[in-house]
Amino acid sequence: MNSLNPLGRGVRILPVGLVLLAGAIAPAHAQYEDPELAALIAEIDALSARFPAFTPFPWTEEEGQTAFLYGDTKGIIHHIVSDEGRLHEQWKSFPLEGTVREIFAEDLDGDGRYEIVAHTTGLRVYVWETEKYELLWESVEENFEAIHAMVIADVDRDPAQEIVLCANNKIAYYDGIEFFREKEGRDFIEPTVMLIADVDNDTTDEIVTNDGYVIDTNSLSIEWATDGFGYPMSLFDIDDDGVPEVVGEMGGAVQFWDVEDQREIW
Ligand SMILES: [Ca+2]
Ligand SMILES: [Ca+2]
Ligand SMILES: [Ca+2]
Ligand SMILES: [Ca+2]
Repeated sequence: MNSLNPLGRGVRILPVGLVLLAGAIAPAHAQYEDPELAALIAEIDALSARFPAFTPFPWTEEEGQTAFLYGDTKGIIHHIVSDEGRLHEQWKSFPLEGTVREIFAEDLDGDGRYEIVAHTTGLRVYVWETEKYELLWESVEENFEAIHAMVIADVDRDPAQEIVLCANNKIAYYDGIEFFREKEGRDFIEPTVMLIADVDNDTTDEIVTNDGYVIDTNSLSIEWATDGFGYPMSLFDIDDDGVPEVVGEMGGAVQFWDVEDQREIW
């Protein structure tokens, strides 16, 4: 199934701070004591790992609820809430330009409310807030010829998260509040998946692209390159030294790279 869709969701690795933030603004963890709810949450996580147009929405009005987002074949995003085992639609979008290729629920501006971020086969990026579901951005001015991959992370000095895109074969990031293009790289790359982490232990995060590039988040220049990390691609600290290794599949085999030592290790 994954081979039909070049965008792997399982590769998204949240910075630790984000995970903590998500925990802090979610309702009390009493919900996990309910085995049915815990099973549903596990199912939602599994689906989101497999389907890029499906993601958990990690905030609900009430304890005992859980929620997710998905994009349908008509290009409509649905926000579904499970309340005591019953699913209801809390919101749906207007039909987008194209269908959703990847969807994210992230608190871009750090106000404790999640935003919905998606990009589509129609080469548009959309952002909604989720109090009144007002559309905050539709990237009509950008004229993308291709959007290869997207990831959300705080990659610069302002506290907001950025929308990191590989579009038109270049890495760029967009301000998470005003949505202007803050920075664009010069190098030609063609990933289907990106992830962001400090993979070389220099305290600055890198952007890792599955076509084999490790890119500095400050300068957006390539720090190291190899033939490719493969697909799917993820991170795993296989030697337990606190620095994640890049793990990817190439020709059916799983390979591990230590980016700090710039070599394949397993
Ligand atoms: Ca927010
Ligand atoms: Ca930032
Ligand atoms: Ca680093
Ligand atoms: Ca390691």
